[in-house]
Amino acid sequence: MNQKSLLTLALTLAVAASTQSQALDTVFYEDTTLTGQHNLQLALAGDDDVVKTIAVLPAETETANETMKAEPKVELDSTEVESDSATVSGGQQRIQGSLSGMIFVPIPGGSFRMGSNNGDNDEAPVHTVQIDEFSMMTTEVTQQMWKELMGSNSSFFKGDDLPVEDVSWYDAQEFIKKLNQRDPGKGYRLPSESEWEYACRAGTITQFNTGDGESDLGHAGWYNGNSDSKTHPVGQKAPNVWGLYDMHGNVWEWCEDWYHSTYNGAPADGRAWVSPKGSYCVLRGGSWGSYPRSCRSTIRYWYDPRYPGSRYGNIGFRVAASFRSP
Ligand SMILES: [Ca+2]
Repeated sequence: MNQKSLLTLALTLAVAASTQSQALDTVFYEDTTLTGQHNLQLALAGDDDVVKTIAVLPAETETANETMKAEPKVELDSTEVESDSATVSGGQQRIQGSLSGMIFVPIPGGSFRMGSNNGDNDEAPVHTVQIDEFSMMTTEVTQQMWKELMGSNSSFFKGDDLPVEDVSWYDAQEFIKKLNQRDPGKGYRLPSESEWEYACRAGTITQFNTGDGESDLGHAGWYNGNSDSKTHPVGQKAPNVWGLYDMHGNVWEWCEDWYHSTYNGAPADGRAWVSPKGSYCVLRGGSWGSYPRSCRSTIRYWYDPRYPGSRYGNIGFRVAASFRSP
């Protein structure tokens, strides 16, 4: 017996201030194991949860229609988004940095389990880390930003919207030093390795912040299966729920930490692991040239901080900041 059942969820968002409703999303499952009783729970801010049991009979289609109400979201005209911060659709604050296209989002504080028991030896032991709220760039630093601040561009692949690459860890620190001089008081810095993984995961425990499969990675980033062996303009793939793009792939990203070959003795409070010093600094997230496995949220890589990468244009960075949401 290989009978197939279909469970289709049609989610409709009804805006409270009007009678209009809008199809929000449709979740579609096709599986041979769906026959039987299913508990459906829908949650939406501003409304009570919907809890319902659906019985799916063999070879039959069952459709559940539920309507939930929520307060309308506020959208601002682009002309209003000129102040330091603004609330955009979805409620997420976006904070303008001092270079064109440089946008930060607040990363809420919390704790998470860092590392993986199914990855490389250096991803263990899995341990709990407490992270204070901080801010992170939504994208990798672009060549336009680099040129605007540094007046140069040594990237292998050329393009204003492409991530800057072939930058050493010390080059990244020089960029950040100049950024702090230009826009003092913001505490610009590289993310710590634990902050980076926490921000990448955004609460997920899957291999990628979009799921476990290669197709999930393909939604989130540029890797060797879809990149055509080059970098791509930042921000084209799906962001994670905190608004961060290209945490998987495109270019590897420098972190503040010196590389240590296991997590034994790692800070548990979100600080960078800077003592004892090592020979290499940490890179995260994989690149356009990486196999899917090397784009996982927990993958760790290391490189000599003095050298600007392999001259293949696969090492860049993004900036974190100490400022919090206003
Ligand atoms: Ca990246």
